[in-house]
Amino acid sequence: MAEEILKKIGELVAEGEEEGAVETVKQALSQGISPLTILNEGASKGMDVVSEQYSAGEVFLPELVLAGDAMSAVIRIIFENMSSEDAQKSKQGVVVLGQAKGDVHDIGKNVVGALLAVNGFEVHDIGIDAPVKSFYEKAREVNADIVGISTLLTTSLPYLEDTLRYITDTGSREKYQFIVGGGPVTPEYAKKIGADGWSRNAFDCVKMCKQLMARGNPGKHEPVIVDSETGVNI
Ligand code: B12
Repeated sequence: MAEEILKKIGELVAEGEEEGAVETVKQALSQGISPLTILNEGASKGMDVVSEQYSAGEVFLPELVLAGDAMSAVIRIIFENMSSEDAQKSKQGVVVLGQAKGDVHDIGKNVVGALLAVNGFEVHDIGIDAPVKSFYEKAREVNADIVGISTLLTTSLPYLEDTLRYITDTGSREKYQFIVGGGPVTPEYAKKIGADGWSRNAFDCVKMCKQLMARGNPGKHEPVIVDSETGVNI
């Protein structure tokens, strides 16, 4: 029963059926299926399907936009339900999260933000196409512990390094754990630019951020790499 409704959510997201996907998620929640299960086993599977279809040239940008909108709508409901469920969790740290300059993809970032929030982190999302200095400005304003930057575009990769350099130039490198992620961002790249953390996905990101909070001393160690796909956790 749960399997069937989760499969349907994935299909509706992949087809870009926003209204249907939202309705079905509400049904799943009312059946007692957990928001995390709906995200992980349902909606995300739909995004995987459409990503593969796009890469194989079977669907094109318009279909991607519709699937992206359906996924974003689903994330919003899942997030609302997660926050009420997990509101009691103690505060783990303050995170500023944004999408690199030039990049308007936001689904992965939103999933990362949602999972961090339900795991007790206070998340400040500065949105897409975020200017280099906006990460530092927000971090200073909210007294952040962690600054996270996401990109799915190879052309935006240099802004990750620029953002870290900007933070360093303000003399604040030791204040913020700087974490990076998204499609073209590899652990090697994280290490090369001197980031504090990298993870494969949102679940790994929660683990990585908890490790960073426990370790302290931003900018002074090798990056924490958490990758559930390869089993690496260093
Ligand atoms: C959906 C999508 C879109 C949608 C985005 C909708 C939205 N609201 O986000 C739309 C249609 C708008 C779009 C536009 C474009 N896209 Co697009 N898009 C995708 C697609 C199919 C899926 C991305 C996605 O949402 N995945 C699902 C999420 C959940 O996964 P994720 O983003 O990887 O995030 C996870 C991890 O990476 C990690 N993570 C993510 N961020 C962070 C941050 C931190 C700090 C950490 C620790 C971890 C972490 O955790 C996340 C959750 O588990 C990908 C293909 C792919 N295989 O990725 C192409 C893809 C990213 N797009 C691509 C391109 C080229 C474009 C366009 C330039 C196309 C065009 N010609 O106009 C434009 C970009 C415009 C711009 N300026 O940004 C390329 C990028 C190639 C590259 N390496 O540069 C890809 C890879 C497709 C391809 N194979 O060519 N796209």
